[in-house]
Amino acid sequence: MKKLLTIVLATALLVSLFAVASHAEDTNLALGRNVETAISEGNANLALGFWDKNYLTDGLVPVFAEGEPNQDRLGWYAGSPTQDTYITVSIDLGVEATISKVVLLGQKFLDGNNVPNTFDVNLSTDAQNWTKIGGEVEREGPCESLTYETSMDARYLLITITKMPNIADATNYYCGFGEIEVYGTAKGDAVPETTYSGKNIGNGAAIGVWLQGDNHSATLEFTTAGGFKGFGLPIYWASNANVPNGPFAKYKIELFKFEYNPEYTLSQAPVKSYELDGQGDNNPAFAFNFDEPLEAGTYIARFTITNFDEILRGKMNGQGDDVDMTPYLVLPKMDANPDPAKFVFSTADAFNFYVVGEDGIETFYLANPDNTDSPSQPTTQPATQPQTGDATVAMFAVIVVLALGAVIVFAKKRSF
Ligand SMILES: [Ca+2]
Repeated sequence: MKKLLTIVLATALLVSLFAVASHAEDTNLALGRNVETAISEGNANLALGFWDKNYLTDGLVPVFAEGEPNQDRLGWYAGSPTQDTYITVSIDLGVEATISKVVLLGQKFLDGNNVPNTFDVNLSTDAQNWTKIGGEVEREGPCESLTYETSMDARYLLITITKMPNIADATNYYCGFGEIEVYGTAKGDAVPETTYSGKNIGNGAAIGVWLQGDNHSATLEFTTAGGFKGFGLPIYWASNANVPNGPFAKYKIELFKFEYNPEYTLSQAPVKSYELDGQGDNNPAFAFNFDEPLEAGTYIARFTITNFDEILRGKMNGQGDDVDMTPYLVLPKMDANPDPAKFVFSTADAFNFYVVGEDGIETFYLANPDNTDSPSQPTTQPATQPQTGDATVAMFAVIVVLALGAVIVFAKKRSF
């Protein structure tokens, strides 16, 4: 009886142990990876601010609805002039893995069903020979998540879409997803991405950082995983002497390569510096592109009003008595807070900002996963943490098995 109890106990412990171990290893390997799209005829990537192919792997699946937050990164959309089409969506996971499932998350838009009508989900170890693990045929229906389970080893995902749903306007049929997830157990460290896109980390337009008088500069520290070709502000407001609401502000925008700490960094010469004579809101545009991309690493951007003590005396907005007005620069606050591990603002509110990646036109940006200070090259160790977890689980397993052995021996001794 005791022996039976021991066996039951041992089995239960081992089963729970394996459950913990397999759960710990099964991660979304597509998260943060670049996505490639192509189409036979039409537009494979309708990049319209809140639609972009790289939003398929950004970990966000916002609900499309009026008044809901995070409406700026809804997902990916493609447009085809004909319902029959040939669209490919591919992801290199960067490492071979034992895949457990592929999950396609829908994104409600238009009338709520944009999931492709007919498509295959394929996996491959070499991006040459593909194995179909799932898909849909003549599917029309509600927007929902689709899961395709497998146990095959693969590094590459390829979705081939051959028919669009009945979502169309005068020019195109449309289909899309909110997110693609590929769960599995990696067989090593994923290779880093070789190209990086820019990112707009802004989406709001509330009054945020107000630079005026003594408070005349603000900084943003950010880390890139790849080289970048420019940066800027998607929106800003500034004093306008013609309104009048202050003298025209003069600004300086400096970019510093991070060294040791923020104080030391800002005491060094900037790697880029621009001076602008402001002419009011969003004029001129804060958009700076470099001839040669800057290397990956941590940088600090500083925005400063240089004529902060200049005074314009007059009726503010043409109303009331004469007053002394000084120049101002407002950096609008974004609605969504960016990851604080990747973007550090000197101000209470995060303000809108963007970085232009090496491939220039995208709106996705991969931060250095380790957020290390001033690295000279992109980090190559995004997958180290799960392995540490595996080692802990393995060590725990050894201890439990040893303890179990002792219990069994002890139980045997007692029963004889
Ligand atoms: Ca997404």
